[in-house]
Amino acid sequence: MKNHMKPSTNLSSENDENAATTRLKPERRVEQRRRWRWASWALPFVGLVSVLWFLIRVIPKPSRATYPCQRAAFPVASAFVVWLSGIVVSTLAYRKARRLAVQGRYLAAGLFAAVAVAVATTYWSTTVPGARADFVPIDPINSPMGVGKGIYPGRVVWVHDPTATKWNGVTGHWWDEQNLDQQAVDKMLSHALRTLTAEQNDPAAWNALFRYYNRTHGAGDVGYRPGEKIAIKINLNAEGYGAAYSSNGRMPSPQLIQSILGQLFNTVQVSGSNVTIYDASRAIADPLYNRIHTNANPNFQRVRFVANTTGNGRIGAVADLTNRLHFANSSVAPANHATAYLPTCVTEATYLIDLAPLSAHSMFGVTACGKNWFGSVCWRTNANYFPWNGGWTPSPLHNFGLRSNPMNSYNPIVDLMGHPQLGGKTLLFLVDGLYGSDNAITTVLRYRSFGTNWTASVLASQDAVAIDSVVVDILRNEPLMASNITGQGVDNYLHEAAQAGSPPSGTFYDPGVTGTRLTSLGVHEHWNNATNRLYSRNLGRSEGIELLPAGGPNGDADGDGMNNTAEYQASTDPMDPNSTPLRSTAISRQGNDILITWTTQGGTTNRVQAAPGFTSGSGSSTFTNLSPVVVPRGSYLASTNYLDVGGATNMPANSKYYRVRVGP
Ligand SMILES: [Ca+2]
Ligand SMILES: [Ca+2]
Repeated sequence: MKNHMKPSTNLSSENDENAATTRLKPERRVEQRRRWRWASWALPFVGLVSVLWFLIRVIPKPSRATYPCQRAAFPVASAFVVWLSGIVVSTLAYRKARRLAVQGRYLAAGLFAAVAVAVATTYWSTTVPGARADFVPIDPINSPMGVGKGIYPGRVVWVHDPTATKWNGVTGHWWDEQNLDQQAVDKMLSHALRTLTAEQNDPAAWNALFRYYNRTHGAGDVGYRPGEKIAIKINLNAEGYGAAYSSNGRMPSPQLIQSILGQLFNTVQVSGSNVTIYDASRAIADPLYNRIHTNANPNFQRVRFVANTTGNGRIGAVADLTNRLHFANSSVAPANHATAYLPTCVTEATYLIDLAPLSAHSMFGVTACGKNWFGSVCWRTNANYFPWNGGWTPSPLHNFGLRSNPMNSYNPIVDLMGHPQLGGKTLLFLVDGLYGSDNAITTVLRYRSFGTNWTASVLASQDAVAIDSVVVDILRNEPLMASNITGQGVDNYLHEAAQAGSPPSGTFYDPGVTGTRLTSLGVHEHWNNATNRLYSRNLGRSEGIELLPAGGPNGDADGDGMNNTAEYQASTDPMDPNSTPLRSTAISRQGNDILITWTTQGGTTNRVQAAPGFTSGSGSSTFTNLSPVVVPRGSYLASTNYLDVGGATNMPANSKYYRVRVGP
């Protein structure tokens, strides 16, 4: 890929830094080492507390082992026991070996020394995260099952912009204004909606979504009509159970919710009084509530927040006793055949938006758009599940959706995805992957598969199965998820949902009690590999998933040498090789020298070349290397420069052409 640049006499003084020359200051490294010394004691301490907590709570009442807090404590506690026994056995073996060696018994000493090394090595390998998560799907790559949904069936959009997520991981909170850029998030959502619908602007994109929904629900080819209600399901599972907002836990991004509401109010002309944000079995914390309700726009102030705890403006969820939720497996609610109901904020809405997190989950493997429907279920018979929350609890469902369950087994998530009042009523599926995490109640973390950076992603789809399938592929490729996204049944719910009319388990899924089986809820498949990230429709087939832009953040579908994220940041077309972020931003004379400044993708190989002036104006084949290889730091859009020393005085034939070559 080449860009031709002619030197200019315009001496604009662009002050671009060359990122490649920046170095980590030594003081910072010292500080990091100190923090680690503290952390080396914090982990065993947390482990000890977890063991005590587990024993104190579970021994008197073993059923408590299923409580969320104990499920969270158990892995920490068991890891601590493994760690402690590893150290004890290893140390004992080492001492025994030393004693035998002193006695001259070298073979025996060698055996004990080997035990010491082996145990220490085992301990080390279980505590240092491995290469990647070990969930291995049973279906071969690019083997679509089910029927794609949406205007463009099976389409999933993945927008990635690391400039939106600027938290340093230490100071303040990830959702603070300076750490999560509202304008950048607004742009990401707008881009996702326009790419999903292939429309040029936001009003046209929303109109396409509403018309598609109404056409496919027997309501005619009409858009949003004033007065229709919209409910947004968010996932507040962490609130009150551990790493909530206050401890930088995995929670919905207030900025993304503001973007969605802004679109609904300003683009679709929905009234704030017709919008509800809910999670019926959890609390809604101040960082979200206040951000929305202190907005100067009265529509934001009118949004209703429905939760499990009332007070401070939050509204308690109310069960709609005319709308049952039927689970196909009667064992789901064994205690006196409890019946489940939906909240009124759902049943009175015309449309739902499913806004899920990007996270693995210790019990389910993943928590995406499917599992997000937990928090919409009320049990009217007290079966003594924990937490009871007035009946708003997903606990009776837990054992039927575990990642350790075999493939081809019943999964209650399919009943939720297929219920006419839940998944069946959903206009749009979104995944808030701005700050991803590794479990339901843990703090946000930088993913290694994202260059050890925040996930900085928003995903959108009209296909409930396709979007979760992409999430599964993203998470199973992330080493930090390895302990959670593992087990034989991680994507069982997607196999069942994709083939809901004839599921592998043979279950008769009919959550709305219509007498008729569900049909396919969407399309499922796995990408070809973690490097190229291509699904069947990306490979030219007419079925399966279409991930846009093809290949995800690091993909380069048009082969212009610039990855999709660099193209997003530069607002260029990732499908057009002539539309590229590689461009000259300034060529300026500095005394006898000429400074060439250009934008390119970090991590690529750039080289400035020059050719003498020529009269015809046509291309020249006489370009020669001028600069050494320049590789800007990072993986995304970067500005860099090269100073052509003496370039202004050493000017052949009164003119000179520069170009930047990307590649070898
Ligand atoms: Ca490209
Ligand atoms: Ca391009």
